[in-house]
Amino acid sequence: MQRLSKISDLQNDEPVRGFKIDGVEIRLIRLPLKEPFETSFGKIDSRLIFLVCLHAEGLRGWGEVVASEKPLYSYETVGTAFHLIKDFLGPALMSGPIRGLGDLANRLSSFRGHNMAKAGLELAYMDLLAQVCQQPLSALIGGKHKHVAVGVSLGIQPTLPQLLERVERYLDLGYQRIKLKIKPGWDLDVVAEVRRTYPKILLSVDANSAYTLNDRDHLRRLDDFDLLMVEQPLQNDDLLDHAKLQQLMNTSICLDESIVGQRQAAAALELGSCRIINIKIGRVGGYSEALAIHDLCASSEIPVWCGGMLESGIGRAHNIALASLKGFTLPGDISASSRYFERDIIHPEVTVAADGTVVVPEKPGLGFDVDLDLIEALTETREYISPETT
Ligand code: OSB
Ligand code: MG
Repeated sequence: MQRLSKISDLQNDEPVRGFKIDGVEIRLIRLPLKEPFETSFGKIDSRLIFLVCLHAEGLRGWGEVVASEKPLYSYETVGTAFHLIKDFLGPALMSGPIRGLGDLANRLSSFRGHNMAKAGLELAYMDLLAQVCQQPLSALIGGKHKHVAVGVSLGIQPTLPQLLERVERYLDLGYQRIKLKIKPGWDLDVVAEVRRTYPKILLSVDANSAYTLNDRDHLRRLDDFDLLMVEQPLQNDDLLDHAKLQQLMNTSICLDESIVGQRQAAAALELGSCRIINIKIGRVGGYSEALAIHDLCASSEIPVWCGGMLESGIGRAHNIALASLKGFTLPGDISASSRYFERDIIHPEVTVAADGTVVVPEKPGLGFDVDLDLIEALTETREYISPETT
């Protein structure tokens, strides 16, 4: 087995010994959130977590589909991803050995869209490949950082004092950047107050597409608050309006929902739609696209950071591996397990050190042990796709 050290090794298939997939297991488990999470598009108090487990070589590789129950952040849902994996994507992996990430991505690429479903399979495959290669996932993809810097994404709160209490709490815990969710009616006054209280902190805002270009004058007032970025102010599919808005604002626009793959990233950079990109491995379809976007941004000197989707420990472990790549220079939305859940499904749980960093694990594979007993106990729905069932 050759060691993989360069991202390019993953994209051309040669160095990887192929292995046959014995089966794809998909499960839904529900994890209650410690407190509700509210954004401009809605509020949730639990996460229906979609786990993917690839069985091969006597090993299990774990991935997570980051889709939500309702099509609000993306058109994908837990239900659509279940259908896609069960009926199309899972069966596409059953014929012959998989010969690398490129091979896997190719088998899925003829199916249009549904990146979150595809990513679940890519993640599980990469965990498995890292175990087969006896390498940490971060090393397998060419990660450099030993620690990754993290920030926290704070949802819309019932009152401003409740928000200020949370800002203080996470700053005390060491988080390096505070991101405030905003929407019309919960924006300028809130940001002004947080900035007045903490004149020096790294502060950003995320609108999750709550505005239109008609709000340009309103949005320009965000320039008064020395923000690191304003994330996804406008519609998910509107690179052109984002480019117009970026022209009018000093604050850097960061795109999240708009960047569903490397082509959108390239178009956004060419149009000037943003100056920063949030890479979410689930939203872009997995490692193959995430690595390509990372490389593209690195060559264009565009800073990137790792976004989050309130994942379980399994998705979070993949985010940590991704964020270890050199181009991830801004704090990611990777919080401690205890920030979201009473009990996570990995051991050890993800913790954030007092300096606002998370350690990149050095064990082979994901670098965390998956708590199969807990997953088993929490499983609400399960399906097994194998050569026999397809
Ligand atoms: O826009 O970044 C977002 C959570 C769900 C959906 C979209 C977003 C978010 C977050 C949470 O901001 C980040 C986290 O996982 O802590
Ligand atoms: Mg966002």
